[in-house]
Amino acid sequence: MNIKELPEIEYIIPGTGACAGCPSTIGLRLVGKALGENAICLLTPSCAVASMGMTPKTCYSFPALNICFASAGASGGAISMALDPLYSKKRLEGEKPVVFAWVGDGGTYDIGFQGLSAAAERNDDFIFFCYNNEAYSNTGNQRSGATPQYVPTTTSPLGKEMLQKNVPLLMLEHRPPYVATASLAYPLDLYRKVEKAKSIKGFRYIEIHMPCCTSWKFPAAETIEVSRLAIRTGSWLLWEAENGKLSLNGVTAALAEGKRKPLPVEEYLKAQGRYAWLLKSPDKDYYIGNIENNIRRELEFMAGRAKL
Ligand SMILES: Cc1ncc(C[n+]2csc(CCOP(=O)(O)OP(=O)(O)O)c2C)c(N)n1
Ligand SMILES: [Mg+2]
Repeated sequence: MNIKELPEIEYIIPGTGACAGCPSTIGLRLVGKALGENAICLLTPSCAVASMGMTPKTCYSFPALNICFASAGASGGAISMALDPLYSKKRLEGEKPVVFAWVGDGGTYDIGFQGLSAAAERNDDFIFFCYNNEAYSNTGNQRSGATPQYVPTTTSPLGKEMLQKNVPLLMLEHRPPYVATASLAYPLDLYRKVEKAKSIKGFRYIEIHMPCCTSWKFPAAETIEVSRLAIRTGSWLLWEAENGKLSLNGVTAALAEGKRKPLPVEEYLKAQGRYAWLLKSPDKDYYIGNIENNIRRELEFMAGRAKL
């Protein structure tokens, strides 16, 4: 499939409240094309809610419910379950809509993790999307469990000490039927993964890497370029797992098989103002060495998991 062959219909219409270059609206636009019009969207407090604008001029043209921060896991399962008898008893005609949650990394990795974990364990029938911009962006860039090491935020002003969690892997170990990671720089891979998830019943988790020009400090026109650098340096890995069987995809698979060398991570760091302090530091080589070691470790670890 060619990108020009994606459905022309738009579910994110112009006039959003998002920042220019916002990755969440780019991602939701692609996801909408793959899910089609028979879908119900749940949103937790985040940039995705702020981007929607104010009633009656909202820019998402599917039913979108704003729910509280911790509740995406519980609400997704509950709405889906409540729809089941309406269709089986023919109170509603046609096909049951796809229920999906569109949740930031704060709402996924931290505040909503308990509900998410429970929904995955119960195998509730909906798709949980985490759009991971590696911070609480909507409230002015606080650190989350997804913020990478050394990134300064308003709550980690000297650079975060800890590594980020690997939540997609944690979701995989809940043993749901489908888990995938995706990138805005590889839209056809994302589109295919959403189509695949749509065709499966039960709990599905897709996490999309979302370089945020506002929090990460790069020009708004470079969202896709920074997304691509994340993949080519191995800073973000593309993989999917159907019924527990994991495979690495695209560039990530080529890096793991040694068919392609990762770009130096400095290329990725240089593109973002949030790492400016590190690149100017006298300890720059130490920091970059640590980042590269972690990239190697993650890649080897996920390649090993793929062999199971
Ligand atoms: C229980 C609760 N705590 C805090 C907030 C304030 N709040 C609104 S949006 C937001 C940030 C959300 O971060 P994330 O989920 O990563 O989405 P992003 O803003 O990055 O898109 C916070 C902390 C809230 N609405 N509810
Ligand atoms: Mg976020």
